[in-house]
Amino acid sequence: MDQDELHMNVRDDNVSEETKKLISSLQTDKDSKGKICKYQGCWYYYNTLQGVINFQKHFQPEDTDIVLASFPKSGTTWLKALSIALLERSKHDDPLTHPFLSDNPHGIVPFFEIDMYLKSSTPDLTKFSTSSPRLFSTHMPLHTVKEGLKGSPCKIVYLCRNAKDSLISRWYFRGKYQNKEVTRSILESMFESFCSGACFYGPIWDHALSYWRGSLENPNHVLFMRYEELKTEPCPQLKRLAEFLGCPFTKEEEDGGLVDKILDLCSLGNLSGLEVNKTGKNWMNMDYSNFFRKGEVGDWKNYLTPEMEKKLDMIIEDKLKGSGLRF
Ligand code: PAP
Repeated sequence: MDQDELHMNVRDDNVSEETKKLISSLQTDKDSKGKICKYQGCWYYYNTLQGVINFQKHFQPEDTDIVLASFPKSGTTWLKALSIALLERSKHDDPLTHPFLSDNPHGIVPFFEIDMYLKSSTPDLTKFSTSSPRLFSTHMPLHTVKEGLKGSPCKIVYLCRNAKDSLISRWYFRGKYQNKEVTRSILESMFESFCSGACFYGPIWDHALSYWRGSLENPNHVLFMRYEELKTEPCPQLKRLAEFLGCPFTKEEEDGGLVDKILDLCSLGNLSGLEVNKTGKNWMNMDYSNFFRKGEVGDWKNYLTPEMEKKLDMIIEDKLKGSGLRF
């Protein structure tokens, strides 16, 4: 398997006969990396779908579990870092032993369908999540995640990001792990799939809407956060996250500057400068450094033409009409 196939989980050698049968009844398509199919309204590579199904069938939730959800390239690494730092803050007074020194947030908080259930329907969960409460993550939409959570009241945090910034981040990421130059023609083809919705984990509007509606229906169960708000008002947003996770800051902590300390610890500058993130790799042999780039709001303006901007904006506006959501 070449690096590219490995990283995108494009090969379907872990797909069971049962899943192949299911796929034959689904809408299918192809992107530049391989075959994709639409399951419960979301597009997956075939073997990622196997991970999704394994998760839905076999995951055994605990009421205290926490699930961090996002569309790819929406700041998942950041959300994972902030959540770990919040939940584990009393355990790591000594900065020299902080878990961020030995692993990337992605190594600490596993993805259900990508890390845990991709190759096995019965992974050893104690190997994957060592934190208490258990922290997991996913790129699946809410209704698909809920099936695996089987009615558990566990908390779900969704991080939403501007679609155009997610797209540009995805384009760069693809270039990095393929070790190829990022070209306009690749961006243009990714843009078209993104607009049609037929891209890995797309359509982005349905993805965000699933969590938006879930957060309106049950705000104690689903927290809807935004990358842009985390950038512009980090302190109140971190406090909001802490409250939702059931670990609000005490007055002493706030007076002692802990909110800012956690924000500094989890900043792109700090994390990307740590040795483990400069030289480390994940289990798929992907450089952790690939998860850090600019971390800016509105970087898409440097790459998308006004026509592209207008087209994607119009599609998203139309798809979100009447929902109360804008992004
Ligand atoms: P994933 O979906 O593959 O897990 P994810 O972490 O969501 O990746 O996305 C990476 C983006 O988050 C990058 O955005 P950019 O390409 O627009 O720069 C990355 O720079 C950004 N990012 C990673 N860590 C942080 C952080 N600590 N603070 C802010 N942004 C971050």
